[in-house]
Amino acid sequence: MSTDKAARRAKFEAVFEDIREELVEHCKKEGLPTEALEWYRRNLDYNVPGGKLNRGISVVDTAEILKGRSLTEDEYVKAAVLGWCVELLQAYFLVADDIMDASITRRSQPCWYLAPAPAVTAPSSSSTPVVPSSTPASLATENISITSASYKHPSVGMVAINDAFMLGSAIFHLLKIHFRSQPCYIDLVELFHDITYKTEMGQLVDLVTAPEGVVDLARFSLERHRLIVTYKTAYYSFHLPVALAMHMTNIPEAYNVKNADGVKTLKPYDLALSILIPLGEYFQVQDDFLDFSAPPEILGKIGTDIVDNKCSWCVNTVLGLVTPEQRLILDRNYGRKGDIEAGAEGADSETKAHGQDGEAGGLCEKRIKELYEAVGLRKVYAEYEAGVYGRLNELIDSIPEDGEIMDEKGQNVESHRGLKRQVFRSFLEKIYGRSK
Ligand code: DMA
Ligand code: MG
Ligand code: MG
Ligand code: MG
Repeated sequence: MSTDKAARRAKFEAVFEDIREELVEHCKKEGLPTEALEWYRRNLDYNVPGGKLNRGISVVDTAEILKGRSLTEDEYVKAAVLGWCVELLQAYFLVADDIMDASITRRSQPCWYLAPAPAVTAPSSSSTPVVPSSTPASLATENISITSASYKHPSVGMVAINDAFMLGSAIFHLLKIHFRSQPCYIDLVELFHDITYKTEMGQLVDLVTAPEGVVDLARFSLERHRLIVTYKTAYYSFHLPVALAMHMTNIPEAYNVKNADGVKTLKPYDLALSILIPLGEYFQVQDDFLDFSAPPEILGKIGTDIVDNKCSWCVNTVLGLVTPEQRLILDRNYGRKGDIEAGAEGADSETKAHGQDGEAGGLCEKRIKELYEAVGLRKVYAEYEAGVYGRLNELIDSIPEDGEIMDEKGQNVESHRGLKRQVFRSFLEKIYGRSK
C-alpha cells in the first residue's frame, strides 16, 4: 500500500473510534448494563472496521473529487461518518450473510456467529458445546479445521442476529446526530432505507435460487446472476457511497451543461447509477471468481459457493462451456457437501461443508473445482476482466466534463461543479485486478 493510501486509511479509521464511543455512550444513556455495553462494543469492533474499507473511503474520496479540493475538517468528519455508515450497513449484511451461507471465516477470523462470546458472560463448564445448538447442523462439527482455539469457548451464536440488527440501526442514529439539521438529511435517510431494501431483495433471490438440497442447474442463468448481483451487491457497494457523497455536496437532481454542442440537461444521479451498476456487477463477478480461485489465507474467507449451490458467475459461465459428460459431473457434484461417490447423496445434511474426512473441501467440491480448471475458467475470467475494464472506461469517458454548468435559467452555478469522471475512475482503479 502506498504511504498516501495508508495515511488516508488511518485518518478514516481514526473517525471510527469516535463513532463507536458515540454509539456505546448512547446505549449507556439509555441505561443498558455493562455487559450489554461491552457486548455491543465488541460487536462493533469485530464486525465494522476490519475489511478493505473501499466502500467507506469512497464516500470521502468522492466528496473530495466533487468539491475539487481538500475537505475542511468539518466536511471530512461528515463524509467519514457517511463512509462508516456504509461500512455499518456492510457489517449488518455480512453478519447475517455468513449465518445464511454457513460460512466459517470472514476477514481472516471466525464469522461473528462462530466467534467466542465476549468475556462478559460467565465462564462455562467444560460441558459447554463447541458451537451452540442453534448453529446450523452442517457447522456443528469437530471437522471445522480453522486453527483458532475460539471454538473451545461458547460462541456468540444466534445473538448475532440481533447484533446484525443493531449494526443496521446504528446507521440511523448516526445520521440523526450528524445530519439532522442539514438539507440533505431526508435524502440520506431515504437512500439508506431504499438501498437496504434493495439489498435484501437481492439476498432473497440469491437464497431462493440456491435452495439447500435441491440442485437444479437449469434454474441458473447469467441473466438471473445479473439480477442477483445488481440487487445484493451493486446498489449498496457502489451506488450508495457515490450517491451519499453527491447529496452531501449538494449535487442537484438535474443541471444543464453548456458546451460547443449547445445546452444539455444532465441527470447526474441517473448517470452515476448507469455506470455504478455495471461496476458493481463486475465487483461481484470478481467475488464469485475469487470464491473459487483465491487461497483463503489471501482472501480472508473460505469460499462456500459450490457447496452452497450458489448461482455464481463461475457455474453459469462453465454451464456454457461443458460437454455433455462434463455436464453430468456438474449435475452430480454441484451444491453437495460431501462425497456423492461414497454414498453421501442422501446424507447431505450429515456430511459436512468441510468434508467428512477433514480435508479442506468435500470431494464433490473438489471435482467441481477440477472441472472449472479443465474448461479453462481462469482464462475466461481473465478475458472477461480485460473486456469489462475497457467497457467501463468507455462508459466513464462518455460523462460530459467540458463546458459550463448552468441552472435552468442559464445562470452559472456556483454551488457545485457537477459530476466528474474521476469519481468512477477512482472506484474502478480500487477494484481492477484485485486478488482479495
Ligand atoms: C454478499 O454476497 C452480499 C451481501 C449483501 C453480503 P456473498 O455471499 O457472495 O458474499 P461473501 O462472498 O462475502 O460471503
Ligand atoms: Mg456469503
Ligand atoms: Mg451470500
Ligand atoms: Mg461470495
